[in-house]
Amino acid sequence: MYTQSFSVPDEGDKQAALKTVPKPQSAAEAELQKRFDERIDADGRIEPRDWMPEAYRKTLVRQISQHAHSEIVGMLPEGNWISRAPSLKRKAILIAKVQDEGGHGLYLYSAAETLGTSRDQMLDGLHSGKAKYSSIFNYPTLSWADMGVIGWLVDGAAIMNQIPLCRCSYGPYARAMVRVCKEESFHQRQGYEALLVMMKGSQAQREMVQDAVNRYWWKCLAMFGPPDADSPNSAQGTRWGIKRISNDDLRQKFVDATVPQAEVLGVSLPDPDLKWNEARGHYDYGAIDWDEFWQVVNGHGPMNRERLATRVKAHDDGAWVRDAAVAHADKQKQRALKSAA
Ligand code: BYC
Repeated sequence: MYTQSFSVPDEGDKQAALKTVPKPQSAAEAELQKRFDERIDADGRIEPRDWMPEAYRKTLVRQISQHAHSEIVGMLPEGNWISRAPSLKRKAILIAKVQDEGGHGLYLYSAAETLGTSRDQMLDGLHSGKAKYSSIFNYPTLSWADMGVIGWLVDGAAIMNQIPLCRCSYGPYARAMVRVCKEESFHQRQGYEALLVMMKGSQAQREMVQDAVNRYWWKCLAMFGPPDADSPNSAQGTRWGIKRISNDDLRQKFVDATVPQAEVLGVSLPDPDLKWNEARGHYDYGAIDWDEFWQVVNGHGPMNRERLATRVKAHDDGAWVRDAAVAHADKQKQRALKSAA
């Protein structure tokens, strides 16, 4: 299973080769930039009140808000299955998981807010279709087995990507990720366990699991982002200690960890090129359809419109709760002022 260990080796050599920083504007700023660079080089943490280059701030707001959006959009495909869970036990587990995803969104929006961007601004970006969220949630969930596969493969890929983020250079993001990873680990295990039970059931259940794996496998490999050579943000993200392991290296780790799990489960992975490469010490795998990935990322996947519309409706339906919370806070403030006067 996946490790919670934070001792994932750094890409030391690649990092040393990347020393690009934005040009300082003044002597004072040059000094601040120097201190910032020294702290990054020493693997130190940057905290909200520390000086940071504007591009570092922007990169973090981009990544953390996209991550937060993925968590709350990720609630939708699973939320659709709560009323159709096959037993009370599975329903309770699914409700808890979906609530956890909402919580992850909250930690992440809070972490991004420490960088000076409001939650309203971030949500506007999501609701207007300008902001990205994980490609994986733009595919339909056709059967109950999809819930298990989302836990096993989607959360499994998410953990693989997120464990290194626990050591990200920005303190609030790194700390949020520690808790998120612990919860994701439970999500991954519950998905795998649900599938194990189905695989011991009827032929129809086994076929349902295999079908879900066939539909989700390649999409999960694409979750790690474009190949390193086509990843515009990787170099700078690595230089700043935000990204610790490259897209391709994480993808490979995921494949290597998942193949033995598929064997135990008794499903096949839909890739004729998947085979152990003794020389590399890794599994080789086939070509990912990057054209399809970019179609989905750019808003043209099978479920993009529906997910966004459902998300906007949920936000609009919840307006009265936010209004009530603001009215309550105002009332408390007025009372405090009155009693202080
Ligand atoms: N989907 O230069 P790159 C979960 C974009 S869900 C959509 O490699 P970067 C869960 C990328 O944003 C997992 N877009 O970028 C929740 C960039 O576009 P912009 C969520 C993608 O940032 C509920 C462009 O492609 N996890 O946990 O260095 C239930 C070029 O890419 C995707 C996170 O968000 C994608 N798959 O690396 C179950 C983790 N991949 O912004 C599970 C945090 C790439 O330049 N994020 N793009 O317009 C990251 O670690 C990094 O942002 C990424 C991309 C590895 C995703």
